[in-house]
Amino acid sequence: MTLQLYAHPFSSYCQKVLTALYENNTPFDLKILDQQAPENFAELANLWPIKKFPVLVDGGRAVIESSIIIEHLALYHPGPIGLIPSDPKQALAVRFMDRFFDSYVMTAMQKPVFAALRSDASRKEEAVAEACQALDIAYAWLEKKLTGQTWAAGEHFTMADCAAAPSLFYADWVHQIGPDFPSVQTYRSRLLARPSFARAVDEARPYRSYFPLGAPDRD
Ligand SMILES: N[C@@H](CCC(=O)N[C@@H](CS)C(=O)NCC(=O)O)C(=O)O
Repeated sequence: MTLQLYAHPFSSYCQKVLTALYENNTPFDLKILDQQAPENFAELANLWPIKKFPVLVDGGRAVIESSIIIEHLALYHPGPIGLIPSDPKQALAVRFMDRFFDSYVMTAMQKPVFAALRSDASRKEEAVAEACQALDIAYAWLEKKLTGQTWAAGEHFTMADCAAAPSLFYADWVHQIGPDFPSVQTYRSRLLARPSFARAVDEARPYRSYFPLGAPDRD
């Protein structure tokens, strides 16, 4: 039975899972969460009353949370790219970096985005300032971590890079990665050149006007 993914191409957490699916050419049907397909929102609410996405359906079973979806794919639909290392110690390092990107880059980046979506001008200013401060701390930590290594958890592309790609992609739009962080800049460019993530970015291009802080004319 074909996998179904409830997702939107412009959503950062959906891009994280799309990157994992594209890495291994895993076939799936996209159930797009767009106004043109309201029935998909109703199905999502049935599957997951919290209504956050992406949600994967595999043989009638809902798999929820982007990291759990990628872990599920690695367990039940493995491909040539092992996104979770088989060595438990290496896997732990990957899971830590995955948590780092979700908790300290994605979350910081989303705060001003949500404030702007609510058209809350005063909260937006405050949230942008908070995001800049939090992202600079995250960029500085990452700069040291990444020096001398290719991917987030070493020399292999993993789930941590699936998480890093959309979080750094959009974080840079909210608060540009400055010249003090050359390894982070290079890593973001490397992620953008990775065919799986490049495809996710290309598929999201038609929706750039959705970015509530205004998408920059690059990438
Ligand atoms: N922890 C969740 C976060 C998912 C999430 O926040 N998704 C956003 C889209 S990027 C969403 O569902 N937004 C709609 C909403 O909050 O109602 C995951 O890793 O999947």
